[in-house]
Amino acid sequence: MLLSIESKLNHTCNLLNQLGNAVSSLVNLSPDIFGDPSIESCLEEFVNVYQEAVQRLENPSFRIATIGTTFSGKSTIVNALIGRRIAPIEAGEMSGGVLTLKHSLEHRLAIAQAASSAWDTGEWTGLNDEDLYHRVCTVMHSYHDARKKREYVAPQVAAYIPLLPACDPFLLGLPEGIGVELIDLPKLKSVQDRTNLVTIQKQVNKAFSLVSLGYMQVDDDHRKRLLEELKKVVQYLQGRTDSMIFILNRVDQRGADDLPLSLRIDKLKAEIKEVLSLQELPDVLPFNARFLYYAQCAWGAGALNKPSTVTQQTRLNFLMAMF
Ligand SMILES: Nc1nc2c(ncn2[C@@H]2O[C@H](COP(=O)(O)OP(=O)(O)OP(=O)(O)O)[C@@H](O)[C@H]2O)c(=O)[nH]1
Ligand SMILES: [Mg+2]
Repeated sequence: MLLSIESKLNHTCNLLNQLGNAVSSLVNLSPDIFGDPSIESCLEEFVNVYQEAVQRLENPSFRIATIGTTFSGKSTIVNALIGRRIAPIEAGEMSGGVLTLKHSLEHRLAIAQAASSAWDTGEWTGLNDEDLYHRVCTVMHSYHDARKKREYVAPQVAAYIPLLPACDPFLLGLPEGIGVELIDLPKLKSVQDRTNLVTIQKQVNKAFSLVSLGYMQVDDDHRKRLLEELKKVVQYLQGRTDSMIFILNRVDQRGADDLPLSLRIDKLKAEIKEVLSLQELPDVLPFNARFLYYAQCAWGAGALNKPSTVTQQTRLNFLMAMF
């Protein structure tokens, strides 16, 4: 019998409670053993992970992160899915750091305190999308500029705004009370860079991921290198490819003389299977994120059974951009 999401969550909560109680009885029974520094540090590590798990179960969230090569359209995919322009996508706007978009009616932006003062940190409320977008881009610019001189831990930016898949519960079919989050990550190479590995890995570990590869980047020369980069990320995820969906984006850029798309995709599937040592061929979805982005933003982030709140002029601009 298939269990509902609610009963799975309840079951997991019970198991976690039992585990917590069992560990605390153990500590009470044999406090001397836990005086040993190495066992004590294991216990501390356990308590941290345990508390985080409890907190996540109290506020369960459906999370999707985009990972992939630079310029493959990761941020465009995120904007397309949420129905608004928040992640940096214009020419010259390269993502950096972790941009988390959490569904909320608050319209709040939070840029986490950083050890350096290379970019503004703090919280802002009541920003419209235009202001949000510019603040996000400014942080990313400042980070990229600052890194030319030395390494920095990348910015952690969170926007609390209405997201299309959460505004219309029909789209995801999630029970009430489950949050929705999208996480826009920088290119694969930055995901692996040493300064950021821990922060970024932590995000990807807890999310489903959309792995985006750009159509123009999967020619014979690039493909091997890209898949090797992907392999490293998958290794950081302890081989968890079951939470990944592969996307071949920008397929509208296919030239008339290129291999038929289906053959390209078959080749890519076989290579991903080999490089990542998968048991079966993965699914690879051909995608045109830019088209979906225009279409979705022309509608906006509101529920599909209510009137759109996007103004006529904005809708017209997005629809014209499709052509
Ligand atoms: N033709 C076409 N262009 C696309 C598509 N998706 C994204 N783009 C364009 O590709 C460029 C890069 O897109 P981004 O979404 O910024 O790519 P990214 O992977 O987030 O890039 P970084 O953050 O720099 O790693 C933008 O100019 C997009 O408009 C697509 O499906 N087709
Ligand atoms: Mg990006």
